Amino acid sequence: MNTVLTRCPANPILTADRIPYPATLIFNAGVTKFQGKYVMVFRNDYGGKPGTANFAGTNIGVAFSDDGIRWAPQPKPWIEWKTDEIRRAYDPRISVIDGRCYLCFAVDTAHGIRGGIAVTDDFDKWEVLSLSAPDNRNMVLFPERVNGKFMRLERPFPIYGRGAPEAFDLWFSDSPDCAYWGNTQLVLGSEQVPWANCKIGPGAPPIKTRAGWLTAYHAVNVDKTKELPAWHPNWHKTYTIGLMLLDLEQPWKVVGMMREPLLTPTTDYELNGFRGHVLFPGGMILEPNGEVKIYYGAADTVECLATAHVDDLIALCRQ
Ligand code: BMA
Repeated sequence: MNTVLTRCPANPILTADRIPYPATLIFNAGVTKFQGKYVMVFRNDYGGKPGTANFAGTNIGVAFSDDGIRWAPQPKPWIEWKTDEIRRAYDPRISVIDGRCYLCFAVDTAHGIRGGIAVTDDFDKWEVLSLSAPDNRNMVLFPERVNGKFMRLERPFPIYGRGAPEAFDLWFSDSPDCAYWGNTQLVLGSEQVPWANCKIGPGAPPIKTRAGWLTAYHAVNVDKTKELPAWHPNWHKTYTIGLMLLDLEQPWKVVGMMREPLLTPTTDYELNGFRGHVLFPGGMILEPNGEVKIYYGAADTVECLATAHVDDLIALCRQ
C-alpha cells in the first residue's frame, strides 16, 4: 500500500447516532465547499437494524462544517423522492459550478435505475435538470465547464452487450445545458483496472490540477469463494478506491493512473458493517495548501475521510 494517504484520526466522521432523525446507515456522501463552509450531502438508509437487509426508506441529508472534519447535520432530512414511478434517490454527489450547487444521484424507478442531476442554491428547493435512460448511475459533474460545456463521468450498466456479468465501465458525456447529454466517450474499461475483476465507476467529482483532472473512482473485485461480513448472506464484493488523471481539455482521455488501489478496506469500520469491505469515494476537495481531502463511505454504514498532498497523488498516477 502507498503511504501518501492518511486516514483521518476522527474516522468515521459521520455516523447514524449523530443524526437527529431516524437514521441507520450514513454513507456514500458528496462533499464540497460552498459560501465559506464545507457542505456534505449524504445517503441515509433508515429503519433497519443489524441482521436485516430491509429498510423503511432512504433519504438524503445535509450537514455543514467549518473544518471538513466535524459535521453538524441539519435537523431534518432534505430529499426523499417517492412517487408511483420513483422509489428513491441516493448516493448523492455535489459540484459547485458557476456559483450554483449541482447534485447527481442515483434514482431507483419502477423501470430501472436512472442517473439524476438537480440544482440547488439553498439546500432547500431543488430542481431536476435531467434523468438519464436506465440503467445508469454514479454520475459526477466536473466543477467547471470546458469550452462552455458541462461535463460528467458516469457508469451505465450494460447487462446484455458487454459479454461478462457486471463488467461495467466508466464513461464521459458533455452537455450545453445540463439537460441534453451527448459526445459520449469511453474513459476506462473495467478490464484496465489490474486489481479488480468486476465493475468500476466514478466516485468523487474530479478536481483540477496542473497535471490534469484528478479523480477517485471505485473498483470492485468479486470472489465467490469468500463470504465477507455483512448484515445479509452472500456478500462477496470488495470495493476499493482507484485514482486517475484525465486530460484537462479532453477529459475522456486517461493521462495517468495508479496501477494499484489508492485505498483498500483495512480498518474495523471499513471491514464490518451493512456490507463489509466496501469503500466508496464520493467527495474530493483540493485545499489552498495542496492538501486533498477524500471523503468515502465505508462498509455502506459510515462516512470517512482520508487526506494526502496533491503532488503525491499526481506522482502516484504517473508511476
Ligand atoms: C452499489 C451501490 C452503492 C453501494 C455498493 C456496495 O451497487 O448500491 O450504493 O455502496 O453497491 O453495496
